[in-house]
Amino acid sequence: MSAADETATAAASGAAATERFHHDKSPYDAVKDTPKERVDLLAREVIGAIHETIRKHQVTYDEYNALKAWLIQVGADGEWPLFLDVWVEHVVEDVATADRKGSKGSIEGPYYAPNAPERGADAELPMREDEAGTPLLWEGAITSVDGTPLAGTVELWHADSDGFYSQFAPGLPEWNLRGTFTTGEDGKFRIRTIQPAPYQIPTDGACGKLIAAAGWHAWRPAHLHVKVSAPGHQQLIAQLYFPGDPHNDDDIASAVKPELILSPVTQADGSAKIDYSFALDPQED
Ligand code: MBD
Ligand code: FE
Repeated sequence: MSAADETATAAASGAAATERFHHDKSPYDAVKDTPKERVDLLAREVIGAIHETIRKHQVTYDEYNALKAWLIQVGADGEWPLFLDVWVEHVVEDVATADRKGSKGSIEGPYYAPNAPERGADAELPMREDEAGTPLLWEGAITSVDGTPLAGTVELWHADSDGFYSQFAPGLPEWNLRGTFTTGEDGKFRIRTIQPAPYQIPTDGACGKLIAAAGWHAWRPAHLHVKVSAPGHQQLIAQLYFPGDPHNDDDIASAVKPELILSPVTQADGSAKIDYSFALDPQED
């Protein structure tokens, strides 16, 4: 079977996301000095919240066993990154960035890949020759909160017009719709890409099973992912959305904020132009 014949499956994208997560340095390193009192507190309260739910709603043995089977399946499908990033990360992001004065951020999600190809300050995002989708021209700048231009990088990644991410779905070039843009002293960048499609999280895995059983929908609105970095400043992770998307108001990942909705202007040639800049908070000391 050639790559192009393969169909995207929850288990394959889950396995890729799980591998990606473990590939970076051990997540345990950053918390190795956490006192046991804090681990005890957090673990006890989370487990206690489960106990409370069981008592409050008189959870049965059949329901407990279904939960057990489902949790095992989340792991088997590699869907812990997906599950956590869709249903938990947005609250962690809120807490982590509450004191910021610069641009609003949003969750990273499971589909980032580091070291995407460098393209300079004014370039096209890596894409196939016949990449489908409405062309999008994005002009902006990186600045500090006081407006000083910053030399830095914008890492951009997004799904294609079918809603698929390279490295997490079969048959796509490795760096399709992933790139790093480096700004000069004026902080400015100019990126050409295509508008991504709304994204439906995989429905054939454990997360899809929960969504179906609960009668939820699986959609995220169309979005662009960015990581914006500059020396001496806090890294900004954000997502940008398009006005009028039916899922801006009910994103399954709860990651839309009004400040993150773009205002595209349609150009004479049918392409869309957006102006969106990033103001970074200073590094905390
Ligand atoms: C995505 O594309 C995404 O951005 C998040 C946060 C979760 C699932 C899929
Ligand atoms: Fe995404």
